[in-house]
Amino acid sequence: TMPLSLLLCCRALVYLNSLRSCFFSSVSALFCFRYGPLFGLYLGPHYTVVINSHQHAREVLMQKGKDFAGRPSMVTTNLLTRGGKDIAFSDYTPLWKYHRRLVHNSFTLFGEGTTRLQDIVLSEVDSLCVELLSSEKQGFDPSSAVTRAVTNIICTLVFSATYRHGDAELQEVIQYNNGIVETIARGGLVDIYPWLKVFPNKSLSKLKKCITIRDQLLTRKLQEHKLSRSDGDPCDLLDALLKGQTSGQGQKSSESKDDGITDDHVLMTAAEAFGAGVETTSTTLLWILAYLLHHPEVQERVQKELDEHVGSERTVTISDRGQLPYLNSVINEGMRIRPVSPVLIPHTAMTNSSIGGHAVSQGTRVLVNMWSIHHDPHHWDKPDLFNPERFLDHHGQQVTPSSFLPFGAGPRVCVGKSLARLELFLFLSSLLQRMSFRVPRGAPLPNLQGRLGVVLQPLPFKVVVIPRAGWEDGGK
Ligand code: HEM
Ligand code: PLO
Repeated sequence: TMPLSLLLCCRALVYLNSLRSCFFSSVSALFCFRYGPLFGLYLGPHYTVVINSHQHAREVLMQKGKDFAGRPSMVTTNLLTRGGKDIAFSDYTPLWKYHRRLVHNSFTLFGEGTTRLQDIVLSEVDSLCVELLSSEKQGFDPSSAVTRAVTNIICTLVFSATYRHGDAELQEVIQYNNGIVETIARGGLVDIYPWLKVFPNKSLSKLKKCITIRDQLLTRKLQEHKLSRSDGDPCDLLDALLKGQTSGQGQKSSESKDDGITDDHVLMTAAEAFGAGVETTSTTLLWILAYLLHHPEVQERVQKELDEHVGSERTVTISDRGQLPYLNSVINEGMRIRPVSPVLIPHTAMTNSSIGGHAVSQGTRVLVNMWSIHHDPHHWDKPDLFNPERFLDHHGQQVTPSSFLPFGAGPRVCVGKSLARLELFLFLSSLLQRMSFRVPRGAPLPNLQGRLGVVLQPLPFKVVVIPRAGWEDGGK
């Protein structure tokens, strides 16, 4: 009989394929090798191993993290990143390590503990609450308000600038991002057979158009920023990168002919911070909202916890995080049941290595199927049920199950992890402290199936916002 994991993996692949014609399984099903829960298949000419258990995921990402820290070169991501001058899609090289450290350090500059970052987030959270509380009483789609709030946080961190409601440039950013999410690295045929790029291809031309718009916009912003730069301490990510360009090129090794962090790298980093920082966080928030509409009892319990530990007299701050285990569990359960990055970003083997005792040769692509790990019935009771209590023990204390890795792990772990966690906490706690969400009269509950681009997004849905006691005037 077929082992369960195989079934699960097939299910995940079917799910991933269900809405768009991604060629993932159809091209490859011809040659499929099974090693227990491991899965080997050919995506066109590329031998690819699919990981479906958390043990193997830990082996690949952590124990042997360095062996598997490479990234494949793909047509679409090469266009997006000017041949890997970013962090996420760049292969594992000394320059990449230096670049990643620069970005990471500048994030810790606004670090979790510092009040600066919290103030930036809280100020956007406040405006979002005011906007939602004064919104259409018949129901509205919350996604643009959420996206703007999250975009403004990143914009402050990267450029020290924010957008006002209805700003045309913001609209442009949202549009090109949507276009890129739909067309990038979706397992489409050009990324499997690169020579196909010489033929006309609708999706590829759309991608190119979006990238051009992005580059114009960001180049302009970068120039403005360079003109207004002072010599003091770096005040945003761009400052930090421009400083890193000139000061000690830590990793500029003698054997490599690369010229360190170029202007292209700076531009690609800004673009990626925008892309990664906005799409992931806003998508996660929207998924959680969608599930709260399906489970009003969960929403009420979060609000009860907030009333007990915070009340309505003051705003929530990050120091409340330890006192709100149920809210934290709701966030975790949202990221479990609908991981925004269901197969992470493809990894490649840097050297000959092994997974679960099976030899894996250099260059092999490795997909970590977080969807099937987060829905594995051996580790999750009724995996399709939204049940935040799985992240709590008998005493109501938080637990982190081993089959839960929404940010990946190891050398390629998400660089924005602590920023993302801070944002998710402050957004959700402040929103639910001040308002309740309902489905508009006569409207359907949100569709939970989702739409798969490079991230797994919910389909558009509508909400009605009801102010909670003390916040009727919008909290102004
Ligand atoms: C990588 C998840 C927010 C920047 C990743 C990966 C995942 C992930 C699964 C890939 C790990 C791998 O390939 O093994 C998430 C989730 C987020 C989130 C669930 C929010 C809920 C953010 C934010 C930023 C960010 C806010 C930046 C501002 C990045 C970057 C990478 C990455 C640059 C590439 C890291 C590398 O390849 O070395 N993230 N992320 N992410 N994330 Fe996030
Ligand atoms: C989102 C659209 C942007 O225009 C470009 C971009 C850059 C980084 C990508 C991001 C997109 C999608 C989500 C990704 C992120 C890097 C890490 C993150 C893939 C394509 C995740 C969830 O893995």
